[in-house]
Amino acid sequence: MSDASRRSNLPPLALHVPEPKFRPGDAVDFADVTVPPVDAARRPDTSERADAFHDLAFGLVRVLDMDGTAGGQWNPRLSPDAMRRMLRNMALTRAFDERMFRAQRQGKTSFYMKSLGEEAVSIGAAAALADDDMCFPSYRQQGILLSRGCNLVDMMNQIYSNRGDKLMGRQLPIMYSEKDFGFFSISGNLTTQYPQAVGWAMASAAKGDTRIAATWCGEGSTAEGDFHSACTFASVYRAPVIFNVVNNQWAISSFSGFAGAEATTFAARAVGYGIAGLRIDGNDALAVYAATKWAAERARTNQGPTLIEHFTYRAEGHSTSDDPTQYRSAGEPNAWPLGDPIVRLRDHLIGLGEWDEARHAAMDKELSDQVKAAQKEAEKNGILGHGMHQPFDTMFEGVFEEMPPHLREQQAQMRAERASAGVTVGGNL
Ligand SMILES: Cc1ncc(C[n+]2csc(CCOP(=O)(O)OP(=O)(O)O)c2C)c(N)n1
Ligand SMILES: [Mg+2]
Repeated sequence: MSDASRRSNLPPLALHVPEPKFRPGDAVDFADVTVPPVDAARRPDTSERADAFHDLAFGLVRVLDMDGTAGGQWNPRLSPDAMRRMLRNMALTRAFDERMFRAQRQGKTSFYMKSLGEEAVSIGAAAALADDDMCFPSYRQQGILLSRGCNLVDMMNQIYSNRGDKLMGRQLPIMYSEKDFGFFSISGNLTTQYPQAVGWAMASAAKGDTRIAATWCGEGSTAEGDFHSACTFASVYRAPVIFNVVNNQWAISSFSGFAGAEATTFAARAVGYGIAGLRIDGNDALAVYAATKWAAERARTNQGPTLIEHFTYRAEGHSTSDDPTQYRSAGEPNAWPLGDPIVRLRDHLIGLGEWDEARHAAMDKELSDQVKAAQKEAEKNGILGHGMHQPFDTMFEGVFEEMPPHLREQQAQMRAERASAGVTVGGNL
């Protein structure tokens, strides 16, 4: 820098580079995470103007206290049966994740992503939405599919990219697409689902339909331009859509500070767009249910979109390709002040006299057996490297109604090369 461009009476400019509070080896103390009591947040009427409750974008809506009691204005007062269903769906998601994670470690698939510690985010929402509301998820909302009754074997076939895979091996494992369950194709390109959800919601309104859309992205993904254009469109047209931001504190190895968490909350993004914003305890299935129900009613009555920040914690690695011990303290998951979503709902039901340890253990065993049986069935269709994948020829199909000449040429070239290498043309190898 030349001396002429620097004024000696001013300090040199500097950038702030965020740094996470804890790195490997550090002792963890989350004392600065504010956890308000369950009766701290008021529940506005769903027809109130968004600017009348900005406080809810900075607080934390909660229903379940850490001792397992439920209270406050947001308490949805669900029946024990409804809560037991949510508990079961969370436990099923965990059992499914555990089994498929292990399958990846055994070399049966190339990739898997768990939702450990975040199960309430999907299960609470799926319980509150209508079954035909359209979901535009990211890769950590497998709980929605499991709640809506998707066949476990179908999901596993996709993970194994085997000959039973309805997506014909064209999507990365776990990037499901389930039209019959209102579950839009997952894309690896972060946040593309946000404008797609708004477009779908606008189309639903334009047609005079009654179905609404819901979408999910991680806190890191809010840094994408798509997030912001989606918010603008949704605000302008009051699109019937629910935006979920799953703030699990980490975006692979980048902490939430790199997406703006040091400056404000993610729910506060809603304030700038003039849409309703709620920051909620994402490890509290009843709070997720209550907030989603509220946002769904708002959307269904043409009051416009809601942005819900689910404050939660990614308890394990980003994916099977990640090793969190390299960048964060191993003490974080256990120190997380909002606990485990399954334990919290379980304890609540036990406190009500509607559940007990023995029933919980029996349920876990039953779910583990169910997942194991499905896995056995799916593996009959093949696993990674066992040759029972989709025929090679099919990779040229499915994009154009009629295959264009350049693809026909490439297909012929592939067949010729495989024939000269001695591979059966069109075969499964
Ligand atoms: C457009 C785009 N940029 C970067 C990536 C690489 N990438 C995949 S997942 C991920 C982290 C996302 O973190 P977050 O949004 O917080 O979601 P989480 O994984 O925590 O659920 C990144 C950077 C990508 N897939 N797409
Ligand atoms: Mg994240």
